[in-house]
Amino acid sequence: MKKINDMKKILTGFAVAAASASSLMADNPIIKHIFTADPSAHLYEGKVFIYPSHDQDKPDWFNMVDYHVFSSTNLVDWTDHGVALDVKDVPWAKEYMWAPDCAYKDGIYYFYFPARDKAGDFRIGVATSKSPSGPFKPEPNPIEGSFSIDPSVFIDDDGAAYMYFGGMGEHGMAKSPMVARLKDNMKEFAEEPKRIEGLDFFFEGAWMNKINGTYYLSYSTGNKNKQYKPSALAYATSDSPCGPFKYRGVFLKSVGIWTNHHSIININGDWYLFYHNGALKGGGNNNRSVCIDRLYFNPDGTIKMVEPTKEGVPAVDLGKPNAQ
Ligand code: FUB
Repeated sequence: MKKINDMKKILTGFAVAAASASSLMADNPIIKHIFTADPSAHLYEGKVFIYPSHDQDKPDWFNMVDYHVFSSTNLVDWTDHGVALDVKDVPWAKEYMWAPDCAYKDGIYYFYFPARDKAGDFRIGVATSKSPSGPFKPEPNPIEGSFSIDPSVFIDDDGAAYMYFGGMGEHGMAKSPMVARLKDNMKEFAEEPKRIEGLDFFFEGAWMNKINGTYYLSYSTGNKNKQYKPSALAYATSDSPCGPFKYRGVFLKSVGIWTNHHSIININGDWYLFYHNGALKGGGNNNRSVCIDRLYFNPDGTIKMVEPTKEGVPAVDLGKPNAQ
């Protein structure tokens, strides 16, 4: 395991010994020793965990082969837990280990990931661990009936788990992602995936939050007037996890590369946006890096435009994290 940013912490602590913990900043991009993208963030076991894609140092398009998991107790210092899953250990997968997510239920962490199978089609797999940092043991086959990319799993207050997925315009999904309820075993669809209605130019990367009883579905977009490139982020709201949704607008403009892919979590009462850009040295469309900025709401529940920063967010104290 590598402790990242330790030196920065020591130096900062030495230079401003009397400063409060909040004067430490996350410093975007937050992971600096490898390229990371598509961050799915969760609060588990008193820490923030990030489940990102791992872009290759010398990529051939998006030919990623493994996943690392990262955790932090303050959003500034990140621990790389090493390879949590490798394509060579997934019997059905051939290539393209793309945007993953993780969900927790009854003592097990479920890691969901898309990959191309041996026939060249994208499928969605699941792997399990008793630890949020993995390593994850993959199921021998992809989820039956799964297709496309970018799975994210949301567990509602009543315990029902839903998978949102889809992207790249494959399977006619340029306008809408799919949603399917998961069985109690978290490894199978409980129903035929359904199309989500009401979004404007869905591209990929669907993420669900339930906030004050309203379902917020956010996603990567490029709208039809070409005002925003696919690396902008937009959202829509509904009173049901499966929609129909009402489009609400863009909340992060393009970060200047082909893609964006994000997650939103609440930490100690504040909202945080995890996303990626190409800002790390040597970075770009296929060498992306995870960033964090604060996300704010208007009093009417709409999301304010996010201003991406270099500084990132101040350190937090995860002594008493709320569950997510
Ligand atoms: O990282 C590979 C793909 O790029 C992801 O699956 C998409 O969301 C986009 O970020």
